[in-house]
Amino acid sequence: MTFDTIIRGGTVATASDTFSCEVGIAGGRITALGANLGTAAEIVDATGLLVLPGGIDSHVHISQPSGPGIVMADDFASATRSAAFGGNTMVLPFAMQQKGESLREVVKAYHKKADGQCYIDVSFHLIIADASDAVLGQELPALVHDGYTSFKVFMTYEGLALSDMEMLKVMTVARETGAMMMVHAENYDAIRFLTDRLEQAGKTETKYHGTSRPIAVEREATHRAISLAELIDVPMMIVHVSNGQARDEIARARRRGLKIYGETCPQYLMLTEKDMDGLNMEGAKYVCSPPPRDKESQIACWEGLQQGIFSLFSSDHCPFRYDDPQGKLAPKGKTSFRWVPNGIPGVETRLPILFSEGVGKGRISLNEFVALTATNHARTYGLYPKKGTIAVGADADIALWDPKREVTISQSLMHGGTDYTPYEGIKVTGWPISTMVRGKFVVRDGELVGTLGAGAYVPREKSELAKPRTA
Ligand code: DUC
Ligand code: ZN
Ligand code: ZN
Ligand code: ZN
Repeated sequence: MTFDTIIRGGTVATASDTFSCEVGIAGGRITALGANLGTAAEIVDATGLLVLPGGIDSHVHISQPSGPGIVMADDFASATRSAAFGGNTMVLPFAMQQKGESLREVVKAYHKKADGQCYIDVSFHLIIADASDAVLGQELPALVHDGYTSFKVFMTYEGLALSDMEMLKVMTVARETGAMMMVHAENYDAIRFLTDRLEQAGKTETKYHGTSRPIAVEREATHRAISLAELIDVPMMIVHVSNGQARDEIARARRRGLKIYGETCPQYLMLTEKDMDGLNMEGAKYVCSPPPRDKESQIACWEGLQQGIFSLFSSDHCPFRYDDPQGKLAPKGKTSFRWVPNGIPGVETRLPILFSEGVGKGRISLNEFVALTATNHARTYGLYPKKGTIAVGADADIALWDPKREVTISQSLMHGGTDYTPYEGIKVTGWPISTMVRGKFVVRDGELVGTLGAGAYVPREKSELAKPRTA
């Protein structure tokens, strides 16, 4: 057998096992795992390193329109470069529909932004803003058939929020097409009511962002989304869960036998509401939705990961620059938290944070880390076993980690388009030093060696996890 590359001397870990072996790669795929594989055009010495499946970040926002005068800090080139430095080999951004738009045209527009502009592989989730008969009856089923096998819906935000009636209709399409549905669960009316009341009381600083959407807002919507999904008997992923009460709604649904899944993100482990309490709108750097909560919620999110209630750990990378007229403070003369675009960067720091705080501190095992950051993403969204694992036949999407490297996270180390990291100053142990997509290095020993455009669009199968319980 001949190989293009052999990775030798490292410790390989998957979602289930950890073992010492060589990884033989040919034609962009893993073609052998074993001892003494022989010779190859290139031998990569991984002595002392971990050889892990490349991270899959199934929740990132790239080049999405975000309101008048606001521009996202990352395009596909900068986002996928940053992701690669963070140990990722694939990202799943959203192709976001706005009311009245044809979904097919939206997808074309996002391909135009992404094609030839990616360092690592990408695939798109859809965002359904317009639950019209034409969209749900024709466009959406056709796109699911074409490999866009997941979509997100929102229960809040002007122009995005779906009514319960619309949710039920969309859920019916998810069930019929076998698409995986993702839900942003927050109560729209409650947020509007609380935001108006805060503004009337002159409470407009960024710290009130959290007050305007407290835990009850998220818990109620999570409960309602689950109840609606139960009526239709459709599986569903509750994205970006921030606290124990929403987590418990998912746990209860699972005990009723429902296929309800959960995702959490670094901000809910590492930040709290207090971070939004900065001087002169400095707190805007941490404004995201759902908002970071408190210590108790952080612990609850860790437990959710440990107990498998959350199967995904994603970044929800949604980058805006801070010191920029098109960034976090863009809307001129509008100083209320209401106008701060929601979202924070994190595609480059997701993996080191979970590795250090999770594996390093004994909260999760190395295999759980792999599951939460790669394998489960591939399984949930129809990419497994081509992506998300180290196995013969899988794409050679691999990250080499130095488990001992100590790094203080700092914006100066980042490779994306934004101008700050919410995790500035956090010390981590363990860092991804090289990232390989389909057998080709994108980042090698901390240097960018990949070519722009080498990242490919990957159409997806339907997920096993999206199959309804009953036919
Ligand atoms: N939801 C997301 O998923 N990302 C950023 C903002 C939001 O509300
Ligand atoms: Zn969301
Ligand atoms: Zn998001
Ligand atoms: Zn660099």
